Amino acid sequence: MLKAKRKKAAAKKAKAKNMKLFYSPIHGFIHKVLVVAHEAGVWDEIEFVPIYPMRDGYSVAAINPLHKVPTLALKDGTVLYGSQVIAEYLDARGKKKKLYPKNGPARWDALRRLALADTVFEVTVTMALEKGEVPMRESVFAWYWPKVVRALDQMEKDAARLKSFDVGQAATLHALSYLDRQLGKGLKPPVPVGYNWRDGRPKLTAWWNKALKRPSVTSHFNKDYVGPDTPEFAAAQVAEVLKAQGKTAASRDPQKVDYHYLG
Ligand SMILES: N[C@@H](CCC(=O)N[C@@H](CS)C(=O)NCC(=O)O)C(=O)O
Repeated sequence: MLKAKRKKAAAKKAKAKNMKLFYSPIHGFIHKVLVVAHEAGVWDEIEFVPIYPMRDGYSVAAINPLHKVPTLALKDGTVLYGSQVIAEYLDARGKKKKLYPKNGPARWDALRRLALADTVFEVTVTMALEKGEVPMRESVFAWYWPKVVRALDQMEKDAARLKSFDVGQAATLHALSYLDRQLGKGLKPPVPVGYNWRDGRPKLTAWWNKALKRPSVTSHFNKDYVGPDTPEFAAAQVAEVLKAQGKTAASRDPQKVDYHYLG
């Protein structure tokens, strides 16, 4: 019995930290991939590596040609990028209840909501970046903001008939938390000053308030990152991935830009 217990503990230890997740731990942001990792039960297998992709010194370019986060590296040097791919991989790897329904209407609905939310996120990033451009193009806000409003209205309709928690909901948390962040900082017209997506959307608001209580959300939402987060730590982690691939790290990383927008 004791032997079996020890064997189980050793297997658990061997399994520990067999993936590295390069991501930007922005305070007040719900990360879809972290929610999925937690829900899938693979959280403890992940070594978290903070990367601030817009800051000088932080780079994943050597392992991800796009130099984007999230980037997931497996023990054998395999690298996955694109949050949708990473989310699906983590979900498939986990033994817990799946966030991707099996083929059929529920699956397509979850994937549609995933696309809806991820596009709201991307459009919000685009507007936030544009705010820092000189000259700033007003047309960017005029073009993208109506998409956000229509998507929020669709989310309100969707919220009325959501069933068990799925990847579409994880993505919606991600998008709305980022939207809150940028609305709080202020965007540009026609985005109204003080706009709150909760106003006039009671179902989405109720769903949001309930979803915030999930352990997969409380695991990181509104919490400061604790642990090493220097460029040196990140570079050492990238070097480990390269080593697993049989490569050596370049002496000077190609990403040497300090973008004026810091998330
Ligand atoms: N479609 C990608 C988007 C990821 C993305 O845009 N990440 C941003 C976070 S700030 C990034 O890494 N930007 C750095 C850059 O574009 O250079 C995904 O879903 O993973």
